[in-house]
Amino acid sequence: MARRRAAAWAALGPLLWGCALALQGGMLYPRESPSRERKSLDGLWSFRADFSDTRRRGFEEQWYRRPLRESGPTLDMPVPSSFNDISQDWRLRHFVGWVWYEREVTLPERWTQDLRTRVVLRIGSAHSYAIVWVNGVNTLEHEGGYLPFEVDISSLVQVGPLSSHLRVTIAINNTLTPSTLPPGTIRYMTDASRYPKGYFVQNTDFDFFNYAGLQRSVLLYTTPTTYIDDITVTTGVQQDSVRLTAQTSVGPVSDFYTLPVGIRTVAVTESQFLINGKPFYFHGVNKHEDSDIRGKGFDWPLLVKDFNLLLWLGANAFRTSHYPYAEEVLQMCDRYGIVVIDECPAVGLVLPQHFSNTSMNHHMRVMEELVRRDKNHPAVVMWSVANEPASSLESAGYYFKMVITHTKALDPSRPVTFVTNSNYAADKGAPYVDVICVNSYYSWYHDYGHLELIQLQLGTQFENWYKTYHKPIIQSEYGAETIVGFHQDPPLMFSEEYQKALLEQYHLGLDEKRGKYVVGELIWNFADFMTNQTPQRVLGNKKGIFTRQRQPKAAAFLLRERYWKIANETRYPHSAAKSQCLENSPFT
Ligand code: BDP
Repeated sequence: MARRRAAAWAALGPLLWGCALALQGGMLYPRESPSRERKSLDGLWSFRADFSDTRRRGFEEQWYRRPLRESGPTLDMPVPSSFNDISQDWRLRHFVGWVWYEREVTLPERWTQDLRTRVVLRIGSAHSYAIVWVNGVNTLEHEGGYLPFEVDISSLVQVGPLSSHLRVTIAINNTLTPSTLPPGTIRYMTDASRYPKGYFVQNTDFDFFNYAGLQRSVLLYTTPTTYIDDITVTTGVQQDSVRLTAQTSVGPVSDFYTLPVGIRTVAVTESQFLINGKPFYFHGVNKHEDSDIRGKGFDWPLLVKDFNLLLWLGANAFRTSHYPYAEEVLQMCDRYGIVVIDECPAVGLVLPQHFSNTSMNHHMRVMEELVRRDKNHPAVVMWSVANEPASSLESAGYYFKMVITHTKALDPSRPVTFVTNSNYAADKGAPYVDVICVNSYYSWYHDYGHLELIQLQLGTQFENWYKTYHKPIIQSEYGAETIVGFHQDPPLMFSEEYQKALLEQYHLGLDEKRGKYVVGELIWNFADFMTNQTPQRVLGNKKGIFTRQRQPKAAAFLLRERYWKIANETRYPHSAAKSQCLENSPFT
């Protein structure tokens, strides 16, 4: 692994996207180096949900001022994990409001005594609004559940000889409002004959469980006081030679930061998606960060298992439906050469108020945070700014024009899309996307059981979109609910045979247009996942080709055969990001 001093290349010029980025500072993934140390705060935290009627007792009694155990009983809560499925208390599973986390930690003396050391507290994500106190001092607030945030706490820990003890308190609120991403509404039930006083429910318009808490790692890390704040790498390939430009936002410094870098370019024509100048076909999956017990909590064994399954399947891509995944997931994609459509948490934008100026400003801010975090991952080949918004609403046209233009300004090197289920003739946002990503559920949500209609309806869908926009198309979702172990022949809905038969019909329709202008197919879904309870869902969404425990249904074998066939035809199954990947290249 080559290393160079930052000063040697910090002089390359101003930060490329600096003028476009409204956000101050970078969000480099914390890595150990000769000049940086890290200390994980993962493990058991003290935890309490504020069950008071107003949910504000914690603030009224200032729970952050003293150790949490002194203001009442606490639970042991593992971090990272969602808090919902950990305890046997059903009230916690459905809890809406403020929960409190606390962790005490002892710092090494050199962190607190050496004033040339900068100490940073970094939270991988907190769903969805977070307030952070260090030793009782309010240090930071952050809105948005799926992206990291951090604060320099040097001045709080470098205060005297006995300053090595640290108490971190984080209050997190999982309430979703019309202007959060994803949006939601709190509905007060006022019929006193049916509901107790003050009764409320959280309504959402998305199909996954609103898991919450500290779902990714929390850590402390150090840098020198003059440090590399951000790096932006742009790459290019020309006649088999590689061009690589790196730009930093500070310098010269003696800080060491090692950034694995892959080389690839992305371009879109009228009918093709080009990676390194070659036509690329997405044969992959949609995922969720979901597992039993941990909810959306980050978990290495689960991640490695999922990648082994992706490789087994011959998948070359996935979409981070419907929110940004943990940074470690993208690092794995870089390592394995799995291409990513990186989606922001704009899912369930179905009401006119979801397209307000407040929502738009927050949406742009989230895109800034997402691009800032993920811009250097070679695996990321496209940004998705939303999933299935009500894009036929008049206000959606202006909204998506603004959000997409903003994202392109943040990152001119990647195409931008959103995933639609609107009618091609009514969609007001489609004019602004680079690739048409369309979801459809023929013979599932329409014409139940009529598999014989799929090819005709799919063909019409593709032709309509293509003749209107002349842009490449990805079938970004299709699938069927399937209860593992249900068998029925001839196939009936919910059986493994029906899922297989539905996929086969879709594949015939896809093969008609593959090589013309259809540039990808992503099955819904990689694995079964938890949703809200409704009469339509049997312990969650069962459209996975794997169960929630990651065991294959019959359709997984069908898809495996298809993906490897396509991979062999296109020659490089897992190579798009990796083919010219210079892992651990000299970024120090
Ligand atoms: C699509 C949504 C996805 C759902 C899926 C389904 O994008 O989040 O889970 O439908 O109904 O419309 O299974």
